Amino acid sequence: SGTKIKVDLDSSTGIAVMRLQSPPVNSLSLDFLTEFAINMEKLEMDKSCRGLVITSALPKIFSAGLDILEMYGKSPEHCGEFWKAVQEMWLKLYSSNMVTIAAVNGSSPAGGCLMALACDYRIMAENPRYGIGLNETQLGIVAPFWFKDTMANTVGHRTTELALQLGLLYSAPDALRIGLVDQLVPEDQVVSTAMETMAKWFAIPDHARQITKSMMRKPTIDKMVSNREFDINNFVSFITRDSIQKFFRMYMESLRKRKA
Ligand code: CO8
Repeated sequence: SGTKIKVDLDSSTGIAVMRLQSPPVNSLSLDFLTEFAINMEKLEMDKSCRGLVITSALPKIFSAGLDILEMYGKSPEHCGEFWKAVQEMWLKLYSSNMVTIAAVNGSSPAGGCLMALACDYRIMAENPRYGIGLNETQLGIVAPFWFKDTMANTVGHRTTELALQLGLLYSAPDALRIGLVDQLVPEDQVVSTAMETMAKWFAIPDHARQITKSMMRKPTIDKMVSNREFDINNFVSFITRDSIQKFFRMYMESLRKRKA
């Protein structure tokens, strides 16, 4: 198994804790996403696992979203393969039979936010410096329809319309206010609160909860699955444009300069 994600399953409690540990920022690279899919498949098949907590092993960052280096200077074939892996991450998480709780202990822009949104419940560290949101438009790119649907299913149409057009990155308190996260707790209590919350979800018979979850999410999942090829082609043709590639180069440079 890989090294970007560490999974600890406690068979006595039925809870697996998945720790994202891909420095510096837990960006969703192809390797990361492949490891994620393998881990999800294993846990999903393991009858002793009923719940999954996802958190970051890195300080201050849950996940920086998609790895920009997978979309910059890469062949259309590579971009297509990468996007398929992004789709797969969302599909596995959004349709999981497990109770999934995101323990968001740091910033979580764009694809990082999508990962949290695909869970059943989100607990975030109360630090106002941590940002979460689908801020794609700020990068001159467009969150695909299933990102948008997942957000709208969580916070409603109007809030999503504002958030997506303006590319808003919400501070933890603002994220709670709009319902993008469900609960804020002190940073050192994010994972322990997730474990306590799990007990409440485990009190519900699995089959009833799973059927209900599927009823709520199936239309969104079906829509993505039936448009999967279109979505890949759309991504590849957009991301390989000269103007977008040029923007990514400048963006990576600006991230670097900010630090210097
Ligand atoms: N991909 C690759 N590398 C990254 C990324 C990323 N997403 N984010 C940061 N890095 C790199 C930085 O370049 C830097 O590298 P280096 O050390 O070589 O200079 C290193 O990680 C550390 O970054 P910072 O110094 O910026 O670390 P900070 O702790 O100061 O800040 C943040 C962390 C807040 C995560 C900050 O790095 C940031 O804002 N990163 C950008 C995040 C971002 O914009 N992600 C969006 C990616 S797009 C996406 O997820 C959805 C796209 C949907 C596509 C639809 C198209 C059709």
